Amino acid sequence: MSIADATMGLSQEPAALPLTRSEAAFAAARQVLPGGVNSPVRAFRAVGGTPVFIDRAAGPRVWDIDGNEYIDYVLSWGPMILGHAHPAVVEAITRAAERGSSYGAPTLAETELAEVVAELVPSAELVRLVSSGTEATMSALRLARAATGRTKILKFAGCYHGHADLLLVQAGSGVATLGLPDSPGVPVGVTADTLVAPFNDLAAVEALVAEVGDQVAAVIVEPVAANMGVVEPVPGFLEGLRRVTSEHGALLIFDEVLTGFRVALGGGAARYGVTPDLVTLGKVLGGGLPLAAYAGRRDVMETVAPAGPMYQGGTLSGNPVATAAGIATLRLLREPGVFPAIEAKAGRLVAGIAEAAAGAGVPLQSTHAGTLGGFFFAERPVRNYVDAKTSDTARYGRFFHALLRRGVYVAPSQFETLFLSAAHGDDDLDSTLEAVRAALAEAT
Ligand code: KE4
Repeated sequence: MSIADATMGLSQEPAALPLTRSEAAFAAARQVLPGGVNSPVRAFRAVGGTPVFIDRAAGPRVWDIDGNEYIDYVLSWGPMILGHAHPAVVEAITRAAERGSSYGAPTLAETELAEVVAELVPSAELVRLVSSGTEATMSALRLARAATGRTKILKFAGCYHGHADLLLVQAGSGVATLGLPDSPGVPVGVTADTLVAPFNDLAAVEALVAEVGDQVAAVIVEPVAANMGVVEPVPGFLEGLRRVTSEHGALLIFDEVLTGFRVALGGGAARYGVTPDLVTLGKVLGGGLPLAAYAGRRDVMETVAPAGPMYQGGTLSGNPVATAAGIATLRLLREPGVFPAIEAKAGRLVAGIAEAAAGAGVPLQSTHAGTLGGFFFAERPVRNYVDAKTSDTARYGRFFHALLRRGVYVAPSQFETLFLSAAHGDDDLDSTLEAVRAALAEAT
């Protein structure tokens, strides 16, 4: 089916298509895009059914091309913390675009955004802007290896740091969803230096580092694991990583692409009072446009070219339209009361889900961390990836569709996160919790 056929009459009153428009659009998309999407988790493989094609979004809501309206808790996987199409962000983007969309030359806005990051994010003394979280983590690990002269890196099972070869080992998020513990196409040699330990297992880290400590360039961790579902660090875990890495001359990297400006305004480092050597950022940082960063200790970051010898570059790094969106987003987010209000909404939603499950006698574990939250259909608390994978993911899939039919759009995978925004109002949360109660009863 051609794209034209699939989207026939889209601009007019919806024609009576043999399929829903999303189904037709998905069929057309699969003719030209691998799996019909540009990022695997969007394909609904984990929950089944047809992905809804989004036509537009505003505030806390999105509308699909069939005209269905949803309260959105995906928020583009985190970036839209002010809500979709916030007027001030749209204006900033428009005004920047009117001055030219890319120059490939330094601009004042890049310095301004880096100054804001340095103010908000502990450890961010120097900042390098890039275009995606993957680019940020890939570069931060190259930097750690360059700065230490060492080759091994340690990550945690179920943590996802983007799709760079060296990190696609027991990754979370879409890899977890697809059940691809190691992706084909990644040469063994590339992952030979990637060590993996269970999240929240400090003893395992100490044992691994005791064996190869003087070869470990860095330990990279999501300070709140949010790509296996949401799993908080147990008390002492992050502090332990800080101690072990310092003792062995390895760098501690907090991958805050998702948790940055989300679990606290200053990210996990601020929330837990543990300062890493390097930090990666993204999502909220770009306000929904392609922008990410790696940052950290001045002495380490000065290894990055052209200040130092470690090469990394990018045509659209620090893009003026993306930096304008990021500056506008962070300016509003840091206004008094804004972040705490979103945090309170996340707390209310997570507590409401837990209460509804208890009332329905459904075993559920929930987590609230700043402006995000998560839940598992599980009898016992989830502390790591093994626990997360033993939760009832099939029930999650049924629950997802029961919510979607009631106009609530949560992540189409158990191994993701609930995101709140400044735009979600009490009425949205009331409607959501009403849908949750009904969906829990339906999705047994
Ligand atoms: P991107 O390359 O997708 O901008 O960032 C990769 C990345 C790095 N680090 C963390 C902690 C991340 O969560 C991510 C990306 N997050 C997923 C959702 N959990 C992106 C969604 C997708 O892959 O489509």
